[in-house]
Amino acid sequence: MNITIRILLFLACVCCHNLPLAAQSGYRLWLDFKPLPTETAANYKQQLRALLFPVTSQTDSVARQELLTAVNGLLGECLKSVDTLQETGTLVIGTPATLPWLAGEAIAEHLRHVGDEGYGIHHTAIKGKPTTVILANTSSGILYGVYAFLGVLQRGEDISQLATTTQPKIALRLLNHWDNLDRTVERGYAGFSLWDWHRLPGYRDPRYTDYARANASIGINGTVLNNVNANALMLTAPYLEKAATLADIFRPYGIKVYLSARFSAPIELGSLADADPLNPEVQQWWNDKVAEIYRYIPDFGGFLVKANSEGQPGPQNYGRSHAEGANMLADALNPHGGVVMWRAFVYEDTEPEDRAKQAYNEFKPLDGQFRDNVIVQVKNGAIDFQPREPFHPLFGAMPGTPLMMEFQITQEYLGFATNLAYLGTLFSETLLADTYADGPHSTVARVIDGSLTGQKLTAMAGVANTGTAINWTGHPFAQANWFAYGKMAWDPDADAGTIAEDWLRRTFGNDASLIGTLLPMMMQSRETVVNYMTPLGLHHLMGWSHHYGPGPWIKDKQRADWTSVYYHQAGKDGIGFDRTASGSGALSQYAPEVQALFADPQTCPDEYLLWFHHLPWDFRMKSGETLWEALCGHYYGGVEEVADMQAVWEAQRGKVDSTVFQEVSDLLAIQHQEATLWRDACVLYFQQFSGMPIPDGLEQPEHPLEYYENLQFHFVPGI
Ligand code: GCV
Repeated sequence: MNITIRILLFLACVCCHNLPLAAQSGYRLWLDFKPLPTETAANYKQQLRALLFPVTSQTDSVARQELLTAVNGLLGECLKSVDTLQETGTLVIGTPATLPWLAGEAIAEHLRHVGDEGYGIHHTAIKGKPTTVILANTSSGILYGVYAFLGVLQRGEDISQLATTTQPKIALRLLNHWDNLDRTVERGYAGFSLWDWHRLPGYRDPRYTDYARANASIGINGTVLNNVNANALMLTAPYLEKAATLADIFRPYGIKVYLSARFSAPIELGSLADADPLNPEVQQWWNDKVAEIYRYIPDFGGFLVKANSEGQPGPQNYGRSHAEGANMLADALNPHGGVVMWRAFVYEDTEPEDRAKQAYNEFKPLDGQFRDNVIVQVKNGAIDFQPREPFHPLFGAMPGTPLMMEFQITQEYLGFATNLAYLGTLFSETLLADTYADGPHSTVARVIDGSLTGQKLTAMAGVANTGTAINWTGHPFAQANWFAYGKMAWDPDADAGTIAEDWLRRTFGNDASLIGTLLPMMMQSRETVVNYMTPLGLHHLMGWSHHYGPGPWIKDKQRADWTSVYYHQAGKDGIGFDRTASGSGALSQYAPEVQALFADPQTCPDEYLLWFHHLPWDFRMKSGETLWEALCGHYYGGVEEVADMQAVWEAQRGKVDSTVFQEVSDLLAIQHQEATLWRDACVLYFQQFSGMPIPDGLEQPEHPLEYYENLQFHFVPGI
C-alpha cells in the first residue's frame, strides 16, 4: 500500500471515528464547552488561577473532572491545583468535611441554607484574598454547584459578583422512561431506548455516563428505567443485574435507579394464585423481591406503579383500593428506605362518567390513607398531557397525602420530535396556577414542594424524551424541554423565560441578536402548537391510537372517552364540553375561587373556554368575534406563526452550526406542513356543524374533508 493511500485511510478512520459524537450533532447538549471569546476568557483567567478542591468521594472526583474538562475547553488550561489559598484567584471547592477550615469562615453561614443537595457559589475575600468559593454540605451539592458555575462561565457572566445560595425545593427529581425491554419506547420519538438490555451488564455503553452527566447537570437525581406499562421480567434476576450496572454508573452522578413494578408480578413470576395486596403470601413475595432488589442495588429508589389503568392489573382486581395496593408495596420498601410512586392516571374500564372527573373521584376519598413512603403521582391535567389543560383538580384536594407532578417531556400530543414546542411555558403555566386550596397563592408548585401542606416527601417526574438519536431528543430544540424540566424540578417557581435563555446561551453561545430573536420564538412556540391543534380549550382531537396528526372525526371506538367526538361535542348547536353544573359538573372538583373563574363563559379565559363550556357557534367572544371566527383565527394564526418561526430561524443562517441549522430548518418545514394539515382538517370538520364560511381573506383548504379523513399514516413512531 503506498503512503498516500495509507494516509488517506488513516484520515478516513480518524474522521469516521470522531464523526458520530461530533459537537455539531448536538450530542454534547448544553455541555459543549467550546472556547469563549478571547477577551472573556482572558478576564476569567485573571480570576481563576488556582484550584483548591480536595477529592474524597467518587462524586467529588466526577465534579473535579467535569470542572477541569469544561474550564480547559472554555478558557484553555489555567487552573493550577494547589493545597492552600493563593494570593489572588483561587477557586475553592469543598464541604465542611473536605475543607474543615471553611466552617470557621463567614461564608459557612450559607451552608445552613443549602440542605443536602444545594450549594453556594460566592466571590468573596477569604483571609483577605479574593476567592471564588463553591461550598456545599455534601458531594452531590458540590457536583451541582460545579455544573452551575460552569453555566456562569458559559453565559459569560461576571464572576466577581457571584452570590448564589440555593437548594432544591423538590426532593426527588425524576425522569420516567416509558422504555420497553425490547428497546421500543412508548411515545418515544427519538429513536430506541438508551438501555441496551441485551448487552447489559457486560457492555457499559459510554453513553450511560453521558446520560448521567446531562441529568446531573440539571439537577435530576433519579430515573425510572422501564415503562409504566410494565413487564414483570424487569423484576427477575437477570434484569436486576442489568439495572444494577446502570445504577453503578449513575451513582457517582447522584442519580438513583427506580423501577416500574407490574402489580401482577407475584402471579407471573411467583406462580401465586393472585396478587391481592391483603394476601399474606403476596405480601411476603413482595418483601422477598424487594430484599432481592436491594441486594443488587443497595440504594434502589423504589417503585413506580400504574395500576388499574388502561388494562394494567391492580388492587381493584381483588376489590382493594389504590391505597391498599400502594401500602403493601410501601411496607415492603420501607425497611430499605424506598418509596412508592403510585399513579393517579386512572379511569374506569366501563364508567361513562366524564373522564376528567375520574381520578379525583377515585383518589380524593383516599386522602390520608397512604403510608408515609407513598407519593401519589398526578399528571399536570385531568385528561392526558394535552397541548393545554387546566391544572389537575387533585392538586390542592388531598392535603393529607404527598402529591407529585408528572409532566410529559416527550411530545406525544405536541407534535412529536418534528414540532418545535418549548414546554417550559407549559410546565410553569401549571406550576404557577392557583388552586386556592388554602386561600390565594396556593399554587400547584406549593402543593408539590410540600410548603402548602407540610408534606416532607416531595417529587416530580418527567416522561423522558430521550432515545438513541444522536442528539438524544430528535429535535434539537427538544433538548430545551429536558433542560427546562430539570430546572423546574429543582425550582418549580423558576421562570420559563430565564431557563430558555440559559439553554439558548449554553447551546448556541451568547450572540445578543441571536438570543434576542430565538428567545421570543421559543416562548411563543407552545402557544403556536395549541393554536393549530387544539385552540380555545379543545382537547383530544388527535389521530387514533398513534396520536399523530388531526382526528376530530374519531368516533365509535370500544370506549367513548378514547374518541374525539366525546371531547369536542361539536354539533349544529355548538362546540365544547360542558363541565359546569349544567354539564358533567367536573368544575365542582376545584376550589370555589377557581370555579368562579371558569364558570361563566363571559369571564372564563379563552384558553379554557371549550374545556368547560359548550357554546353556540355565534357566541360572542371578548374580542367581539363569533366563536367560529375566533376558532378559525386561531387555526390560521397558528400556521402563520410557524411561518414566522421559519423566518426567524432563517435569519440565524451562519450564526449557528450548519448541521443543526439545516436540521431545524427542515423540521420547521415539516412542522409547517403538519400545522397546515391540522388547520385544514379541523376547520373543514367543524365547518360542517357551524355551517359558517371560513372568514374572508383566509385561504381555503386545499382538499375536501374526506381527503383528510382518509389519510393513513403507517409505522408512526412511539407505539
Ligand atoms: C404509558 C397515554 C399514552 C399511553 C401511556 C398512558 C399513561 O394514554 O397514550 O401511551 O401509557 O398515557 O400515562 O399511562
